[in-house]
Amino acid sequence: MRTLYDLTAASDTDRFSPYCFRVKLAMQLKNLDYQSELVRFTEKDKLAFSGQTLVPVLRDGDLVICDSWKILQHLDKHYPQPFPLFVASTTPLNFFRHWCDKSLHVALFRLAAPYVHAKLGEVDQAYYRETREKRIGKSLEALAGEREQHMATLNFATEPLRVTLAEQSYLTGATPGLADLLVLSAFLWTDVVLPFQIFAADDPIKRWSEKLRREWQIAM
Ligand SMILES: N[C@@H](CCC(=O)N[C@@H](CS)C(=O)NCC(=O)O)C(=O)O
Repeated sequence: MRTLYDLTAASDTDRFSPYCFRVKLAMQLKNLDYQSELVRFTEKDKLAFSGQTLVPVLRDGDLVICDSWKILQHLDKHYPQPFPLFVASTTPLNFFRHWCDKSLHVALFRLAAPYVHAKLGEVDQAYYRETREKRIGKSLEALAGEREQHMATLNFATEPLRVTLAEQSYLTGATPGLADLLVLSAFLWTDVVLPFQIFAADDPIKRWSEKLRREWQIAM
């Protein structure tokens, strides 16, 4: 049996970790069953068995795997079909991974953080405010007041996606693959928390994300 430790806000249905979305999407595409163990920011005791404090964590039989990338590698090694992730292709997957973590997530975080905070319970709110304000060097309220600036940064950062998706159907090429999964996972996160749209209806990124959701039958 597989168990995924997944981040949730005050409501059990508000699951918003982009890294957990990667793993959930991969397991869905590989037709793998799993159960979810919900973890809130301050419930670190639930993760003590893993020897670290971040989600996702996957328990697969006797194995405990931390870090979304390592989990994706584990899933692909043990359950390659029907949707292999690490296939030989011209797509620089490691670059996509780090671009998501270091550019896309950072740009989205600046827009999403005040809204993540609003969705948390009281104890998690205090933790989130303290850790995130320390990280960004300003208050969540100051961040919320800079939305236009952060939208501009996001649009700039995502321009290569926009141009690529105007030229080809998927980031991986003619069929969707791991690069698509990584980027879509980031947008699934902001969909849960943001009360406004970040891309216009005719934006190639928006069209790609809607098409992929339909094709992958994403209900999360
Ligand atoms: N490199 C890790 C990053 C995992 C990560 O940052 N997880 C966040 C949720 S999106 C977390 O667990 N945060 C807990 C905290 O900030 O206390 C991965 O790919 O899994």
